[in-house]
Amino acid sequence: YITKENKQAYQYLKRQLQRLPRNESVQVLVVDDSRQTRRYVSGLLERHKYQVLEAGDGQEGLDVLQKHPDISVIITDNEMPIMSGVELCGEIRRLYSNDDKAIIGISGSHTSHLSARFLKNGANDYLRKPFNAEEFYCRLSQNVDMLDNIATIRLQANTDYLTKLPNRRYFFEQTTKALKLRAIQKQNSTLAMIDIDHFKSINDQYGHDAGDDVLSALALTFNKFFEHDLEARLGGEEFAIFFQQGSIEDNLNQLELFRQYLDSNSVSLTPHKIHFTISIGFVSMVEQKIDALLKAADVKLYDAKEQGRNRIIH
Ligand code: GH3
Ligand code: MG
Ligand code: MG
Ligand code: MG
Ligand code: MG
Repeated sequence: YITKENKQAYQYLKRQLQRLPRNESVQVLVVDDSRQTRRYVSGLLERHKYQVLEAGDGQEGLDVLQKHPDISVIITDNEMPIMSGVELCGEIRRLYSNDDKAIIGISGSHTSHLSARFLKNGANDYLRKPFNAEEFYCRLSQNVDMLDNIATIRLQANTDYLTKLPNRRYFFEQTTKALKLRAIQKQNSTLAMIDIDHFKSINDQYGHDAGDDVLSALALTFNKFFEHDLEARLGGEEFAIFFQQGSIEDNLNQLELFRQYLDSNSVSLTPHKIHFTISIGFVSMVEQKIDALLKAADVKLYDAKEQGRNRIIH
């Protein structure tokens, strides 16, 4: 489950995993009305293996940005027809946050205060032509580092360290937005709360590390069964799934398949094979507040435990 705002962070992690040289996965847009300057700047970028896109004016630049949402740096001239570089900065900042895209202004103009105007309108940096290639690479690289750092911190803030699932904080943030929309449209919100049965005795019998491995194994299974829904670790051995699609019946069927799958497959952890089950509380209702929805699901979960565990109650 990847939202737009987490996308950069995942890209960053993917780069790390694939050990790609960083620049090869960074898309840079060069906006300049002079073909010659554009080619020069693009040439510098290509020499350092950046992925380059070009636009001849501000409007074209905005169009390219819309078509290529993964562009992370925009390098723009100021004096151009249709829209100045400074104006383009303002437009970009109306649409994209500082956390997602960096802008570097470039101009040969001797107008004083142009750098200040660029920065005021949302540019991160400014270079005056003619510039030194080394300085160009340094400024660019620092901006890419900054975006990477923001993406990493954002991902860490939203991810559970053990299971790598979205954490409670991310779950509350995302569902709060979704619930509001659904409640306005009088649509049901559908949620399952999942709790591992007798988890304490798994810890007691096999040790805390084995317990951790069970939690991680469960998280992997989540990803397989609920690809399009938002699942999260709420805490301890408690998880939640917020359904994004399908009918109530579809969702319940999928949960039942999931429950059965876990019941009939033990987690293989050398030297043990650990069998465990889960109990599930399920609700679907028109509700504005995630707390209330979770509370309702928790009541059902409690019933599932009372009635013998390893079952879904709705
Ligand atoms: P029930 O079927 O009623 O849910 O019983 P339970 O034993 O699963 O529930 P209980 O709430 O009594 O115990 C939950 C246990 O989960 C206690 C706690 O030590 C353990 N736990 C919580 N977080 C972690 C974790 O990150 N790793 C491990 N290994 N254990 C954890
Ligand atoms: Mg120009
Ligand atoms: Mg409990
Ligand atoms: Mg439990
Ligand atoms: Mg519990």
